[in-house]
Amino acid sequence: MKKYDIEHLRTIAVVGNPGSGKTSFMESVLYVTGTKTKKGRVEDKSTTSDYLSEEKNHLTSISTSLIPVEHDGYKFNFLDTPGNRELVSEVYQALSVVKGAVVMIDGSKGIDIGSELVLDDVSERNIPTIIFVNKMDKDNIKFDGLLERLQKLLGNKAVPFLWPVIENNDFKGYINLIDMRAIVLENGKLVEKPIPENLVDKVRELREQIVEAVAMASEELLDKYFSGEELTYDEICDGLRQGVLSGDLKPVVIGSVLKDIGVRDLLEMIGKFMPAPNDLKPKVGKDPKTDEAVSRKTTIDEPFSAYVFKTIIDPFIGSINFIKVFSGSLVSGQKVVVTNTNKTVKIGTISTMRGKEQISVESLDAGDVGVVIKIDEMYTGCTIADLKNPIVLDGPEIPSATIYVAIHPKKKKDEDKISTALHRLVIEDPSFEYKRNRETAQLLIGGQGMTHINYMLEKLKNSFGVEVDLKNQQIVYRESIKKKVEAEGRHKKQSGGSGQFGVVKMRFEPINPNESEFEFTEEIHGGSVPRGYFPAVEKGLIDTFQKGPLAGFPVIGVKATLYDGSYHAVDSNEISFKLAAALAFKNACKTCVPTILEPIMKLEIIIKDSYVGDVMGDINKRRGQVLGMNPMFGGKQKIIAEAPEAEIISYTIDLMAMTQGTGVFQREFVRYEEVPEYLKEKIISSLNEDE
Ligand SMILES: Nc1nc2c(ncn2[C@@H]2O[C@H](COP(=O)(O)OP(=O)(O)OP(=O)(O)O)[C@@H](O)[C@H]2O)c(=O)[nH]1
Ligand SMILES: [Mg+2]
Repeated sequence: MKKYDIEHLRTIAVVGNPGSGKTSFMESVLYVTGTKTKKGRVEDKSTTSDYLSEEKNHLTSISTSLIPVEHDGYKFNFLDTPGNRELVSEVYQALSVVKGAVVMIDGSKGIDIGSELVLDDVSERNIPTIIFVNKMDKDNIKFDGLLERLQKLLGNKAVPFLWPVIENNDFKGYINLIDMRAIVLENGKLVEKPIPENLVDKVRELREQIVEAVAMASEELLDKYFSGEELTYDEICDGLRQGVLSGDLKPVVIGSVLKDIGVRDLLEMIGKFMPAPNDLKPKVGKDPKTDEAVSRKTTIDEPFSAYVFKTIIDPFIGSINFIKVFSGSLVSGQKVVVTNTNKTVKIGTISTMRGKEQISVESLDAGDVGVVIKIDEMYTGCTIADLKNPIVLDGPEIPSATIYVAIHPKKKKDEDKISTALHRLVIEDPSFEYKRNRETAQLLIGGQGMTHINYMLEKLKNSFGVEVDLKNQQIVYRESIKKKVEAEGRHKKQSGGSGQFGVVKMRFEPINPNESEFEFTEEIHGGSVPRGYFPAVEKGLIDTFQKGPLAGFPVIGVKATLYDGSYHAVDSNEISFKLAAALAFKNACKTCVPTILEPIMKLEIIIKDSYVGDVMGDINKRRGQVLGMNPMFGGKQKIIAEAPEAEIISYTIDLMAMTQGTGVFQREFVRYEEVPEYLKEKIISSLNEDE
C-alpha cells in the first residue's frame, strides 16, 4: 500500500442501526474505488467486512472490521462497526480512534430511537459527522419528513448536501448541492444530467441555505455575502469544512449503497470536509510514572504512541492487535513499551488488514491505522509507546456486564481449556467477562445482553471447540440474625484415647452486615477460658458461619462475644473449643431469629424521556426504588434506582423490550438487605430443588 501524507489520511467510523447498510456501504466503496471488481452481498456471506463465521451465520456484523481504501489521492481507513447495541463496546472503541463518522440511516425506517442513540454517541464525543440516508431505492421513502425529523433532533446543523431526484415515486438519483450537479441512474449507469426543471427552485433555495450557513461562519464572508457578492466555490468548501470540523454542520447525504448511488460523492465529501488526523485536538493521556496529563500531536515528529482499539485472537495467526498511531511511527523490529503494564515488546510483523486480508506496509505513521501481529502482551484498550517517552492514552469507558449466566462445559475434557478460551474472548472484547463464584462454584459469564452472550458462546464453540450448558446465575444470598441471644456450646468427648473438652458461653447479637461482616470479642474473667483458646473459638465461628442454618448461605452481620466457659486441664485443646463455638451458634439459632439477606444493586438506567414512566413503574414492581433522575444529552434521562439482584437477573432483556432496544444500564452491588418474609420459604425451597 502506498504511503500517504497525513493531510490525505481519513479515519472514519461507520456507525448506525443494525441493518442500516454499513457493511453493504463498505462493499460499494470497495467496488466504486476499484478495490474489488465484484461486490459481495451480506445475504451471500460474501462481504469483505463480515468474515467471521458468526457474522456469516447471523448475517450481521459482530466485530468492527477495518477497511482501508485508496481513492482520489486519499487513504480512507473505514471502521465498519456492528449496529447491535449490545455490541456497543466495539463502537465506543472505534469512536475513540477516529476523527470522523458516517452515520448510516435506513431511509425506509426513518429516524427511530436507535438512530437517535447513534447520533447522540457521535455528538457527545464531538465527532464531525456526515449522515448518509441509505436505501433510497426502497418504496415510499419520505425524505422530507425524515430530514425534518433530523432537523428537529439536530437543529439547523442538519443540512442536506445531496437532494433526491424522484420520478413517479422512483428514486432516480440526486443533486449535489455543493457542485450543483445532477447524477441519475440511466440503464444501470450513473450519469450527469441537467437539474430537472421541477427541482430548480427547490435546489436554488437549498443551495442558498448552504451558502448562508457558510457566510454566517465568518465575518469576512458575511460582509461579502451581504454586499451581494457571490462566494467562490473554494470559499464555500472551506466554510463547509470549518462547519463540519466544528460540529456546527452535519451534512445529510442520500443514496443507495446497494446501487452504488451517492457513494462516490460521499467519499469526495469525506476527503474535502472531514478532518485529517492532525486536525482538531491532540490526543491526551497520562504519564505512567507521574500520572500527569500529557498529550501527543498527531505528527511523525513526536515520540511514538499508539492505542489498541481492537484485538482478535486468530486460531492460525495468533493475536492481531488493531492500532491507531497517534504520534511518531512504527516499523517492524522496533522496541516499544506497553505502558499500561510496563512490558517492553519487540514489534514483529506490521501490516494493515482489509477484512481478514493482511496487507503489508513499510511503517505505520502518525494518523494511520494498522495491525501488529503476535504480541500477546497487547490487548484491547492498551497503549504502546516509545520506551523513553511513555504515555497511557485515554480510551473509552467500557460498559460493565449487565447480565450473567452460569455455564458448564458439556464435555469433561473441556474443563481445563475453558478458562483459557474465555480469557481470550475477554482480551478480544473487554465488555465481556467471566468469573468463578466462590460460593456457588458457578462459572459465570457476563455480557451486555443475551445476544452478546450467545455470540460469545458461538465463538467459544467455533474457535475453541468448547460447548457448554447454560444455567441461571444463582443469587449469592447471605444469612444473619435478628435477635441478641446468649447460648452455650458444650463439646465433650472423653471416652478412650485423648479426650476433648470445651465449654463456651457466647452472646450473639446482630450488627450492620454492610459495615462489618463479623466481630468477635471476649469478656472472660478469672480465666474461665484460657486466652490461648480465644483464636480457636473465633475460628470455630468463622468456619461455622460459612454455611448458615436456614439455607446454607454465609452468615454475616453478627457480633459474637465469649463471656464465659470452662475447660479441662488435660482434655481441652483447640479443636474442642472450635467445636464448642460452633455448637454455641447452633444453639443460638433456636432463638436468635436467623434470616436471609439479599444483595441490593444500584442501577443507573439511561433511557429516552418517553420511556421514563414505564421504566419507573417496572422498577417498583421489582421491589425496587427510584432514588433520582438526571436529564442527559439528547432528551435522555438517567434514572438512579435500587433493586434486589434477584429481581434484575434478566433486566437487560426486559429493559430492551420496554425501550425498543435502546435502554442501557449499569449495575453495581450496594448492600445486603433482609429478604421479605414471604420470599424466604421460596428461596429455601428453590435451593432444595437445585440440589
Ligand atoms: N434495498 C436496499 N437494501 C440495502 C441497502 N443497503 C443495504 N441493504 C440491505 O440491508 C441489509 C443489511 O445490510 P448490512 O450492510 O448488513 O447492514 P449493517 O448496517 O452492516 O448491519 P449490522 O452489521 O447488523 O449492524 C442487507 O440485506 C442489505 O442487502 C440499500 O441501499 N438498499
Ligand atoms: Mg454490518
